[in-house]
Amino acid sequence: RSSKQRDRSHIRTTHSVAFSNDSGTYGLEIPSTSISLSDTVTPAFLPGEASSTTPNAPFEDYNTEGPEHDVLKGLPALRAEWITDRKDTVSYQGRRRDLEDDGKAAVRRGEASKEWQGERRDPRRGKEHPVTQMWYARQGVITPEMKFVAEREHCDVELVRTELAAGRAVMPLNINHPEAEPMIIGEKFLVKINANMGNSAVTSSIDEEVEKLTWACKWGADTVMDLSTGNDIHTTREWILRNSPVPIGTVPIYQALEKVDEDATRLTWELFRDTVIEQCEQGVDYMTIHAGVLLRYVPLTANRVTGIVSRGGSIMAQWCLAHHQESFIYTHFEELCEIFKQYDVCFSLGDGLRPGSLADANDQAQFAELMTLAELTQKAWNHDVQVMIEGPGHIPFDTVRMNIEIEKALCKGAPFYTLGPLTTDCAPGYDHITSAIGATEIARYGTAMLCYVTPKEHLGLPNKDDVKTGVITYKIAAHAADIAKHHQGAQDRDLAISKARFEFRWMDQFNLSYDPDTAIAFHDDTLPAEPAKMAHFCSMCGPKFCSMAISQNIRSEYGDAEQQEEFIRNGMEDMSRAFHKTGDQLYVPQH
Ligand code: IRN
Ligand code: FE2
Repeated sequence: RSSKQRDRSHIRTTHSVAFSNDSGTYGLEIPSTSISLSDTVTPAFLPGEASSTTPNAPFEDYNTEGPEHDVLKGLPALRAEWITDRKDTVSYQGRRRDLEDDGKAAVRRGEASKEWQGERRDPRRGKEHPVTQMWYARQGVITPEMKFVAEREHCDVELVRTELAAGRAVMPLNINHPEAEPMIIGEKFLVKINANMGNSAVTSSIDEEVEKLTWACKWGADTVMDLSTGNDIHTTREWILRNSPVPIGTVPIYQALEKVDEDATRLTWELFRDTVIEQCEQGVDYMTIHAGVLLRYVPLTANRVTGIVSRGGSIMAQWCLAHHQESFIYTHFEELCEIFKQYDVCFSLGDGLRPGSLADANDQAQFAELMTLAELTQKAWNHDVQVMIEGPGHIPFDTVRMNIEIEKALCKGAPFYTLGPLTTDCAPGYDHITSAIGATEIARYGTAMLCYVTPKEHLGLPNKDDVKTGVITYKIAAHAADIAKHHQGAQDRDLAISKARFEFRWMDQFNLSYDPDTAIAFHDDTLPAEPAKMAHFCSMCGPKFCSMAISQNIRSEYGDAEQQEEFIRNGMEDMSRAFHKTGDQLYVPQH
């Protein structure tokens, strides 16, 4: 069992929405997190008056954690019926072995060959049309998926459809990942965040990977990228997909490289293509494809301080140089489009030449690649295939805005998906912060999804704590950007938590925070006693000097504005005299 509920105050709920189109009639269950709040108690105002109690409605939040479920069985196939009813795919029974009996144990033993049993879907080859959300949108069809995200985002479904049709938004939803809850990535919608995991086979088991996935989703990751390498890569991915309520992304060149024993020069188009198809069949929703690293761009990185820092980018650069041929991903791009449109896999066009230091930011290599990604975007759109564009990297703060504006102009509004960017190179150990600064700025001007950076960036692999820190840090960045964009309702939570703070509803303040555990722990460090959570002060100023307590007292004791002013003036004079008595010292030693 995955245990997801934070506590009794956070409950995943769903509300039903009836929907029908030409394919069928559906009851959509739209998820949200309901955060229950306590009552506001207003003390008696005048002598003889009674105090009053006003209930506060629960706060409804966007939910990414998925329903509670048995990890061995996987999540229910939420979209199975929607996909089947469109009658543009055929189902087949996967050559999958049952994991139920011995699955968990086998996974613990690290056996690689156990696979999921269940239904898979294939396109109806030869006969049909693309099965992408972009294609449906362009046909004027509103799918249950579109309605689902419109409800989740509290927007009009026509906005969803038109943004998808124009390529300004994507919904990464492989027909073989029916477990995923539809979500949308685009400038007009809430800013999304991605959490990377599974970077190495040496350090973590499959169990741990699934747990990290669940953990990241619990804290608010909108998508997860599985960057696993090593022997169990296929099986690990299977477990992750079957248990993931969010879209899963991968970088297929990593697995292709495993298949040629890490010798990049032995890579071929055929091997890469087969790896991509294998992952399409499993249900990967979007793939990083480093198709913009062209042979002629590689020399542009020669004089860089940090060369090529992208793993996929360096693999492709190595291949191009070794063969002295154009990148096989670039030359076979149309074939990739043909594959992606049969599963509705979304391109995440990789930034293989992104700058890895401020010194290399905004150079020729970076923008040459971006121009190629723009050209490829158009090609993919001609096939009705969805596209995101990956972006930098390390960028000085004053050039962050320019980066998103150039991307939007060149790539005709295709969603930008950036790795931070980091705004200084000087703080390893704190790169979640150096990058959240850039991420907030770039999202403010239109970047649709932010790839998190954890405190371990440049130093090591993130553990569970780092994953949580990365996700929360990026939720802050995304949220700050939503507010700056004046996104409808984005500030509601801030209002709710501020009211709770002002009214000393401590538990509400904790529960409305992105990380209640840490907020409670910090509070308890200084005021551990249970009654302190009801107290009308915190340890910052103490009981006598809490500004909020004082202003509440002003309100209840001196209702009228003139009297209030006098009270404040007197109070100020008192404070001033008290200050003089200490000898005008700002900091007084504690006794
Ligand atoms: C995001 C934006 N730019 C890069 N990314 C992420 O970096 C991408 O989504 C994937 O998770 C990872 C790929 O790294 P390399 O192979 O480009 O280093
Ligand atoms: Fe870096």
